[in-house]
Amino acid sequence: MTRTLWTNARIIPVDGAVAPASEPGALELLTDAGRIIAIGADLPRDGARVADCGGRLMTPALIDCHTHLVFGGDRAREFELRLEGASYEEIAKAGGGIKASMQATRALGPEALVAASLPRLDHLLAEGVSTVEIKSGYGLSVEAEMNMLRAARRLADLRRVRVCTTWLAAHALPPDYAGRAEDYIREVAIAGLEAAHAEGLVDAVDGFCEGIAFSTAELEPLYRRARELGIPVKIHSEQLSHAGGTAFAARHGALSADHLEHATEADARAMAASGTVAVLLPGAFFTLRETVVPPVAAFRAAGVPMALATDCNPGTSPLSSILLAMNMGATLFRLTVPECLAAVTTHAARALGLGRETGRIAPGLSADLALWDVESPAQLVARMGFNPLHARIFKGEIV
Ligand code: DI6
Ligand code: FE
Repeated sequence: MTRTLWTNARIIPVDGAVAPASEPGALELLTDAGRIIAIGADLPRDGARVADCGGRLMTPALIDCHTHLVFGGDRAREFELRLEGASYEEIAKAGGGIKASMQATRALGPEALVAASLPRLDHLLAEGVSTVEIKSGYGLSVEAEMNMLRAARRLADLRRVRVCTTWLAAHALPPDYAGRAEDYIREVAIAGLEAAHAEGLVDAVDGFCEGIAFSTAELEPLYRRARELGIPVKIHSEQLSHAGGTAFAARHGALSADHLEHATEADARAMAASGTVAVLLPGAFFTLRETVVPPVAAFRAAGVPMALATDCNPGTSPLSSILLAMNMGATLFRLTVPECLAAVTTHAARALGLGRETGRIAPGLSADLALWDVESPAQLVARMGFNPLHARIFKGEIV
């Protein structure tokens, strides 16, 4: 790999606080062997290839830290049902929702699953994403859940991207386990986790804590087992109601708690104490036409880092644009522009346990960068359906 000096960019390091972009050329960046070596003025040129960034804005590459982008089928018909007045919970109880995607996902072989998911991944990459988290959760049997994560790993072979896999077998109770949540957690979520972990398929464990999904008591043995195996945990909590998942996850030292519309100030304090990132998912909020917004002021007051992600999934957030997620974070949740940028870089990295690897422009980190045909981050966040990506740089190389 080449030693490269990146010159003539407006650089936003997003290292700690989001500073204003530097004037073009005031800062330079030196990368070598896929990593950032130095950032500063007038760096030594010895032997480095010079890459002139043409005065463009340079940020860390973006990170989508919460997706369900591996799945089969689509649920556009449910979209129509909601237009006719049905609620998400009603559709789920009638066998639609996650269970409908389970059938469509189980129907695909591994190759077809990869083929179905690749366009969604490509859409994210085209917007400067270089790290993406992908959850299981539409297989709901040991083998089908493992296949989803095998597909996720395969995607990382097919594209220049870092994929983090998350075991979300505790997403919904499949029909064959109706009324037997404890058995499902033991026989599928935990037994499958052990098998998937042994195959190297699991970077984190997640669960959906909600009235229509699992209670904290049901999730407890799964989270305990994850920690015994040394696997970090996260959670879907307080999305449709306050079910207590956030405080539960904080007790387990979770990397992140995600959704959080119905979270409280006490939840925010618990998250601050456990170092848990708040992952906000405005695509799901928008799709479900929620009216209760996450307690952003409480997160700020408690010092909880906030991330934004697409939640790309076939039901509640058919969104594969991280730029639109940033815009919605600002428009719907009133995050500031610097908060939106940190939310898809440094805080998103932290939500994946990758804070020392990517998400900032700082010496020692992976050289994952994005060059944009805009002058300021506000121009990235303000517009909708507009992709000004000029180049995506992954591990020091333009992709
Ligand atoms: N919350 C969500 O919004 C998605 N999963 C979850 O736990 C919904 C997934 C779906 O409806 O397919
Ligand atoms: Fe989700």
